[in-house]
Amino acid sequence: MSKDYKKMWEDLEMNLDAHDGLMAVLSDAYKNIYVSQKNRPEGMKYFDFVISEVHGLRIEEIIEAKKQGRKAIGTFCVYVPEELILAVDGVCIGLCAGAEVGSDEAEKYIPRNTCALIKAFMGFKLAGLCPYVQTTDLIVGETTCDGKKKAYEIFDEITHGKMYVMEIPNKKGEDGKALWKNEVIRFTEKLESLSGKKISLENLREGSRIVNEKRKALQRLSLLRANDPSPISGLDALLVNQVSFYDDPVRFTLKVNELCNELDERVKSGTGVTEKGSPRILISGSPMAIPNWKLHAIIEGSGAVVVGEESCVGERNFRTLLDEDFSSLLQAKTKIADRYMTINCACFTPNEERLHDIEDMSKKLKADGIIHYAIQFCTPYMVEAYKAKKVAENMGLPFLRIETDYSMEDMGQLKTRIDAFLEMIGKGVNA
Ligand code: BJ8
Repeated sequence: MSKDYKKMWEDLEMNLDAHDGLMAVLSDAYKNIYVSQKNRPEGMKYFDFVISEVHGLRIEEIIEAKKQGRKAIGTFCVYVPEELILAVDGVCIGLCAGAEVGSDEAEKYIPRNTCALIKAFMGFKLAGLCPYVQTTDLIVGETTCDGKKKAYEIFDEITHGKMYVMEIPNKKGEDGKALWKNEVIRFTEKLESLSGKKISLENLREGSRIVNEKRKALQRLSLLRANDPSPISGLDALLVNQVSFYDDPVRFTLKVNELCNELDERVKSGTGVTEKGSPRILISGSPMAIPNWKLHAIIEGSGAVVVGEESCVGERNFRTLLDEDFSSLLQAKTKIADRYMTINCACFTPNEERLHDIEDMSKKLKADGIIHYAIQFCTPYMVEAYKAKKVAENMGLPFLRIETDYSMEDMGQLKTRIDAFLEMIGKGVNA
């Protein structure tokens, strides 16, 4: 880190000793997994810097924004409309966590067999290790999976009443859509009362433009990965997607576009991160929050390249743009509600659209195989893997189903399974 942030962390009531330990582990993991990669684009330096300052400079920026009267809003799901938060000049921060931290503390509140993502966001807070939660003025949850919606009740207690929960329907029929539109309107009112700022058409247009630009930059990055050889590793692309939930959106968009300019040049000169013809893997399933790099690290460590993520930390987050052509606030809110309803989370039933997305992405990114990733105990994705497998079978693509948590204990076993899978793809990797 560029400077000593002890005083800032103390003021945020964090556990300094435990935090030092966590930062040391994170920094080692980052060096081993990221910095050791060969032939990385220069543009990744910015993202390396962001990670090195993930609990430092970015937190300082948020605290500064708060001093200027802006509100910090934490979220756990890509269903929470970021443009509305920007329209009240708020700072939007993703709070999902991807490391096994504070599990013992978390298990005092929730069952041991809860998905690692839920356990981690509870654990980070309970162990005094998340400066983001500490800076938030409001934390927005949603009624997606059962684990999350019940955990939010407890999280509300732990965070002394910071939670606000949006109701997300289980089905996308007319009733579900009407319910969701009302929730978007209710959320607007909540943001207005919290910030003391009325959302104007002008502010909403600006917020929508900023978020759409971010989505376009991420779409551009995604498409570049369709090239063979891919000009960027799956690990680096995953990191960019993870950072999209933390960083200032305007600066982030600029940096992603700079990175993509460099990747365009790489494509022209045929420069890639692997040999042309290396196995190309699409990952599909549960989201991978920072610093959950385990699966990508194993796959790419075995000589294949991850070319896309059909995931909320990935394509589901940016696949659809918001139609910015609105002339009244009500019309804007309706379009926002409609746009978010296009996210195909396994929490919905039926969820055929996600299956089309998997097919589309496999074709567009020229995948040679699909690895379905579900966090252990994430029932919606674990169950939906059955249908995802059928998509792969119909396309004649090899399919591997993986369920794992954040621990490193099964690394060896996963590597064996993934090596065998890559061998099956038939390109002789690690054969
Ligand atoms: S729209 S995927 S971000 S809910 S991994 S906590 S589903 S048991 S995170 Fe998600 Fe929104 Fe859906 Fe996307 Fe539950 Fe599964 Fe855990 Fe999950």
